[in-house]
Amino acid sequence: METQTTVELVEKMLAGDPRALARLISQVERGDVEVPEIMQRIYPALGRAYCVGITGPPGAGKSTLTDKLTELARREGKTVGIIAVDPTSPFSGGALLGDRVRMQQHFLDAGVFIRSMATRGSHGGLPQTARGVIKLLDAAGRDLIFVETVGVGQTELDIVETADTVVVVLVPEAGDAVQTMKAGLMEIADIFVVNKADREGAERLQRELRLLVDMHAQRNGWRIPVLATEAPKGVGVEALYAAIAAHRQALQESGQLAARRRAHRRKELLDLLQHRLLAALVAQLEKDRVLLALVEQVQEGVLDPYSAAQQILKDREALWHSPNS
Ligand SMILES: Nc1nc2c(ncn2[C@@H]2O[C@H](COP(=O)(O)OP(=O)(O)O)[C@@H](O)[C@H]2O)c(=O)[nH]1
Ligand SMILES: [Mg+2]
Repeated sequence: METQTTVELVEKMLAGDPRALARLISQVERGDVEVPEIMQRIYPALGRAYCVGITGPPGAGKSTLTDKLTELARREGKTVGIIAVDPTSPFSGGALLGDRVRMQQHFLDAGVFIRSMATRGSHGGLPQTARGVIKLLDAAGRDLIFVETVGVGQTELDIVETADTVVVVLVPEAGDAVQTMKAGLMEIADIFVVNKADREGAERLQRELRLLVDMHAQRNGWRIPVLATEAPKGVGVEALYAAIAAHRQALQESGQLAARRRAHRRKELLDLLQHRLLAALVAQLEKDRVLLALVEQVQEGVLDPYSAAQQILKDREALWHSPNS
């Protein structure tokens, strides 16, 4: 493979070359040293794409729904980027293979770019890597970006929170889980989808979710819709597509879209700083004999970690006196 400078790669990617895009995504996933330069160079091209997070338990039908939504977007002439983040089944997992097969109809369509992302090799943490890939797709001119994540762990929440609109997909079997996750679901969902509406218990789950939505105060005038779908047949998918568009419009009209994106950018900076500071500190710990001795004393149980941390941060008083310590 010929070697290309970062500048050349980014220029090709901005001009719409999918191979350059794929290579830059790999660089971001590996956490290559070029990543800061890549991010600097694409920065002026960001903010055009609309990002939709699709989250829910494994097997809920997220990929099937994404596939159908993509079909609708393509019919409108919109270009699509899809990121499937699946920390539970990196590379070898059946889920990713399944996604491939299901999405196959789009593989020949240059208007659809699909990437499965694994946790492996994401140096800056998965959320930060996902953010980087979303930005690349945005800079590459994708109109709509779907980010599919599994489950409701903190990592997945961090990823899905970077989206403009968050769709939570549930299935009748998840009825009990809804009870235990209520608060968390309400916090992230902009749209609820009860998929597998052909199964027993779908209506009950829909009723429960409606009740849940009604019990909570409206967020900036947006009433969370509770939709029913049968993804493989495409039943209800147009309504979902319309709900996403309606949410987007509501966000834009209320000024919330700008507010959300401001919050996301702040969070990204703080995450970046946290990661960098910790990495710098750990690197220093490994080189400095005095600091290393402190770590060993903590390991042996002869020095308490608070005293050790205080000494390690001695030259960084400001850090130590953070409000959380
Ligand atoms: N009966 C039924 N099966 C569905 C429905 N939606 C998806 N499935 C099936 O459920 C399985 C998992 O779907 P998938 O989209 O891979 O779920 P994901 O893990 O959330 O991405 C597949 O075999 C789908 O064909 C639905 O509405 N009804
Ligand atoms: Mg999937």
